Amino acid sequence: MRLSRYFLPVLKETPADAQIVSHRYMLRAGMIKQSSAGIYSWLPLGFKVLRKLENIVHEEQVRAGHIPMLMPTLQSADLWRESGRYDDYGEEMLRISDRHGRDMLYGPTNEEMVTDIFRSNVSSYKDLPLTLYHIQWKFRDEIRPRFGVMRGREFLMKDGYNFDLTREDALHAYNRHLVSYLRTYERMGLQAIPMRADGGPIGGDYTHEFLVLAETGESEVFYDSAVTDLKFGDRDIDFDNKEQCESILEEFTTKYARTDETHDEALFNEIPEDRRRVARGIEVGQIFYFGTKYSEAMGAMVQGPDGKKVPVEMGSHGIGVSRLLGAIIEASHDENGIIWPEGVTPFHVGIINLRQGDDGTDAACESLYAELTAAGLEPLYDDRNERAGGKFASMDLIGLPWRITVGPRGLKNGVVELTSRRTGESEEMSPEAAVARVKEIYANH
Ligand code: 5CA
Repeated sequence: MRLSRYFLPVLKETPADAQIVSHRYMLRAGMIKQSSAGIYSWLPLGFKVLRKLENIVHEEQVRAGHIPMLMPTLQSADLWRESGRYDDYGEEMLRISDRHGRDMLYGPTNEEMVTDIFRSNVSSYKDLPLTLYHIQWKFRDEIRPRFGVMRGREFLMKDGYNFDLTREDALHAYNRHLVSYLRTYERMGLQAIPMRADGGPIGGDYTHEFLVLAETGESEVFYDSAVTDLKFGDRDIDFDNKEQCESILEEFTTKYARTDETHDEALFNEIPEDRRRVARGIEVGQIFYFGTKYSEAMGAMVQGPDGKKVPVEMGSHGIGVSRLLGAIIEASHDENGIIWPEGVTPFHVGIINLRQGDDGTDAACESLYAELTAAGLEPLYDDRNERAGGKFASMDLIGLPWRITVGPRGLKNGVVELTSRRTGESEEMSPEAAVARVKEIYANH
């Protein structure tokens, strides 16, 4: 993409109403624009990152054997009356009526709808196990929407629902989700720690939240610092292997890590004192096992091998896709702007032309642009007629992890400069070497 043809409305001033750094940088980098409280337009740069996150989530869900689909945002109130949640959900639910006076709502989550799909189509254990998921916009009329996309009213969520014959199979589905989530967050450059939590309006007493540690997080968390040493890394996982998934769950959840809702002071005090941590975290996902809560209320029954009909065992599993943008920025930035991890960056590398209009410099930039593009990478070429200082400031703000700077002085010696946004370190090399290096960096992303 050439910056002169892109839509990147960068703000010079720090917006006064944004309290946390991710919100400020998302506004300043022209990623989002508020349309009303807690509701945002995703401008091209923000949309690009959002799509990247969605893709990672899809890839990891499919890898775990889960099946993508899409359910609507507007739901009929009748389904929610069956489960009893139409009254229970309270003021967070946005209720609407259509021209015929039918009660509708903008879905805050989809347990009822997916259970209805299941009961209409599945009646035998032979069709199990089954996990269906979608990535869809949700609406929760939060009392205090704040911190930009972090606590929105309209937000993008991946929500998945498992259907199993037995409790044991449903717990395997739970473990499988935990494992796939660990992979998902690590690919995004994040450490998200699973912590024992509370079921809230979804229900169920077996649930973990995934938290990214950050001072600006809304949740208070208590943990053994040894959990932060755990890395998922590049493991070979067989998602059908119950023992393997369970042992990973044990590895990642045995050490003490809880949100304030389930915090137990006595257990916490058993951790060696120098490893006790009280901190704040951003909840980027939650998994729930709730057994037959919805299937019993809504009559979602399956026939087992013995011919008996039993309510299907279920759980639901969510990732806050739009919130993740904020969480990644909170975890990865400096005083000049965002620092995107390679796995989610909107463009792979920035090209800065220090002397726009100079034939040699323009030609060198054009050829870098063409070669990077031919290598399957997406460069962002700052070809605007602006001073170098302004170009550097914008590039730092939008946070591409790598930058190639091209100027007449370097070109005289046959070199350009490759700079890491994270370390600030620069290296001079030939344009060919710079292309090769950037290709190598992204070979695994
Ligand atoms: N049905 C279940 C799992 S599919 C569910 O709704 N779970 S949840 O309530 O925990 O939401 C899942 C994730 O969505 C949360 O972990 C959080 O990351 C994200 N989320 C929840 N509320 C908001 C909000 N107001 N703004 C942005 N993200 C949110």
